[in-house]
Amino acid sequence: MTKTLHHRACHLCEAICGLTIETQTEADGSTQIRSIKGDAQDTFSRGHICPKAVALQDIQNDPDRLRQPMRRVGSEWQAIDWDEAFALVAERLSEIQTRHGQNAVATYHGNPSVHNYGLMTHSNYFLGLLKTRSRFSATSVDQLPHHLVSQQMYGHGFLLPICDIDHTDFMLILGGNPLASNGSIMTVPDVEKRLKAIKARGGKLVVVDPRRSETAAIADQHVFVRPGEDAALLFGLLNTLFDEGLTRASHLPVAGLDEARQAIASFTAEAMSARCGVPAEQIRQLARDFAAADKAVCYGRMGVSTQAFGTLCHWLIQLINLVTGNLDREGGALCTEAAIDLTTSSSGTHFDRWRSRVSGLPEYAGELPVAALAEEVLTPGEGQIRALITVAGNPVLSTPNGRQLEQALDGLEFMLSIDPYINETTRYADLILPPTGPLEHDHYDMTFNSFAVRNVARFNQPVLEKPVGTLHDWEIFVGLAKAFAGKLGVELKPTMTPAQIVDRGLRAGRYGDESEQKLSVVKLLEHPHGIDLGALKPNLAERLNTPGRQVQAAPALLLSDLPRFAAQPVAKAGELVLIGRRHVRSNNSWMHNYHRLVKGKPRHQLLMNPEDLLQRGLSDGQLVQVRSRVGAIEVEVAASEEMMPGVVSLPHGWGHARPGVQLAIASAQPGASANDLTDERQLDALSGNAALNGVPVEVSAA
Ligand SMILES: Nc1nc2c(c(=O)[nH]1)N[C@H]1C(S)=C(S)[C@@H](COP(=O)(O)OP(=O)(O)OC[C@H]3O[C@@H](n4cnc5c(=O)[nH]c(N)nc54)[C@H](O)[C@@H]3O)O[C@H]1N2
Ligand SMILES: Nc1nc2c(c(=O)[nH]1)N[C@H]1C(S)=C(S)[C@@H](COP(=O)(O)OP(=O)(O)OC[C@H]3O[C@@H](n4cnc5c(=O)[nH]c(N)nc54)[C@H](O)[C@@H]3O)O[C@H]1N2
Ligand code: SF4
Ligand SMILES: [Mo]
Repeated sequence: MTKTLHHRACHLCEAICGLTIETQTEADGSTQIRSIKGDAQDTFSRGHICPKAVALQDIQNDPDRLRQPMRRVGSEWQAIDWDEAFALVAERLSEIQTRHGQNAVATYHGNPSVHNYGLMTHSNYFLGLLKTRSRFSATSVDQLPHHLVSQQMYGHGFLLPICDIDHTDFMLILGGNPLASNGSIMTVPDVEKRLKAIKARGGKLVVVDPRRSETAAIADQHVFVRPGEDAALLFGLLNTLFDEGLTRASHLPVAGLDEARQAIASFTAEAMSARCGVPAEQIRQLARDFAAADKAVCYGRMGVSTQAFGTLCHWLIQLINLVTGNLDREGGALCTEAAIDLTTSSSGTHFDRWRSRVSGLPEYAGELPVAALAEEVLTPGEGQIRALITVAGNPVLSTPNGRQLEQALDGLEFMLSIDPYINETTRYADLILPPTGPLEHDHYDMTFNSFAVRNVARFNQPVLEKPVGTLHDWEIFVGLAKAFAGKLGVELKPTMTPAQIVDRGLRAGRYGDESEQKLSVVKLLEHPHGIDLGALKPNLAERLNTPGRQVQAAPALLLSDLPRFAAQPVAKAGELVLIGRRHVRSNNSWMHNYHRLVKGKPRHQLLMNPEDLLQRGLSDGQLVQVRSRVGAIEVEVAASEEMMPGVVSLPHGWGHARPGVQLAIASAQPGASANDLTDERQLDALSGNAALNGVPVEVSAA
């Protein structure tokens, strides 16, 4: 019996905490995980860990996790060989594309795709051969407005200014709850301590949220805002900065600032107050407080991106940082200088090169908004989607109007899922190809090292051996590519392992000098607790990729959305709207079958203000029906003073019990799906991003 200590970053959320994992190998050669702890020697995460990381052993050991390819025959699942599976995919997809055209095969990439580097390096090796424009991902139920604003203002969708949380004196958060999510588009392990440190050094934290969230609860100030109306508040803030002379010059070259100022001038704090539900004087004071801080940063996340004016919100956030001199400034918002630079790729530079067939929604970076997926399958005509490939996702529970999507999936000619589980989506697949477990492969975080609050890098070696007969995600894509290229009779370019690709990326990157000393995988392996490459620093001026290399303060696209904003009516009294929430023990649509995480009292009730309950004659703990334009669910309601009156909150990713069918994973806690209520027609019309927050609902006794 031998015990081994492994050091590895957790890949389950954006915080990439360092872990210390102890394994024990028995005389018979079998290895078990003994313990998972935070790695105190990781200078970035400083020993921080959350309950999800401990559940990595549940992913590893889960008897419900698939370990071999499965083919669906009627309602039965049968194991099949890898080669047989690859041949079947090549056969079916080439046949469908020959009959119906290339766009008839669609793809969906779910959230874990960006947490697994093999999927990032190799999924296109196969999917690129399909040459389909019907590509979708979780981006358009998430951060699409962030990318679009950066693309418009700075020339690249990945030039995302990150909060310099460790050096700021004033942090204004809208629609983010890092105490539950552990931070997003801000890789920030140990976020609670970092937020508390702002206050400890005399700074201030302000949270704008329709719920008094866990983060709002530790803030100096919490502001309730009407869901979907943050743009009104932000217009009020920006106009106050302008008309009270609270701006500060930026060192950056800027075009269009006067134009932007004129275009928004009528959206004053006074004019916007009724829409956002914040008194004008409070808006003005918040602007003054922000401007008075030496170093301040305004940050918005999910709550302000997945709403009707998500792109306007993120534009205004950039402008607030810009005009107060906090963009590209220490203690403000700065672009991370990652060891592998994603901003050199061309994929974040395009928008609206084509549109979706049915609703005419714009492409971004080669993808269409996922809210359009179901209608593209269900609407007959040339270009109709007939086959779908899902990769690491569960769009039935994650995208608006999940029931409509189920109906669409049921009618496909062929569906392939690359996923370790039969879930509410993959149950419709003809074939599921499961990859190795996360601890069985190596990992380099290409995504989240790029959006971190310090410049960091780390190469993670596998903790456990890959079982005989299994394939990593990237190897599955290589197998699929070979079979499909063979079928088409095209020659496939040779490929490398993900580690080799990362090594090349590191050597081409900005760290180390040209000789032997360039940062490389070998060099990173000398730093098992990760390597710190320094604090964020100004760099945007030389990275701008816009015409004239100037910050574009007034992109025509953004200005074109102002009439839509102005035309939006003020919410009527008595209207109820739905928003989302996250919990530290839940991870999007999966891991709900791990006792370690779901134990204790349920955490997926509908939260409602006691006044709203009273008005409807409802009581705490009662089963209620929640109804929207697209559907209805039944769920337990919990009275909560945290909620702004007129707003109810329900986490997404639940709803594992689908009407009339068995649970995909028998041991999962069911819950109800927020996306059986969200509306595929409610969008941020500019980007096509889903408006998952601010959905009109009615609540009554079940
Ligand atoms: N109403 C509402 N809806 C939302 C949100 C919200 O706030 N409110 N949030 C949205 C956001 S931000 C996101 S990102 C999406 C997330 O939604 P999805 O994109 O659907 O992602 P997950 O739910 O994380 O998908 C999990 C699936 O990935 C599989 N998986 C895990 N690891 C791997 C791996 O390494 N390889 C492979 N091949 N598969 C793997 C799991 O088995 C599981 O089936 O949901 C969105 N939906
Ligand atoms: N434990 C855990 N961590 C996660 C995830 C998870 O599922 N579980 N998911 C990961 C993913 S995929 C992502 S994208 C990130 C997201 O990370 P965050 O952006 O921090 O997401 P949430 O925790 O959903 O916080 C969104 C907040 O917005 C508020 N909100 C809703 N509507 C509005 C609105 O109209 N205006 C304003 N101002 N606020 C609003 C909600 O009340 C909520 O407090 O979290 C990641 N981390
Ligand atoms: S916060 Fe939790 S899930 Fe996220 S990286 Fe850290 S340990 Fe993993
Ligand atoms: Mo996300």
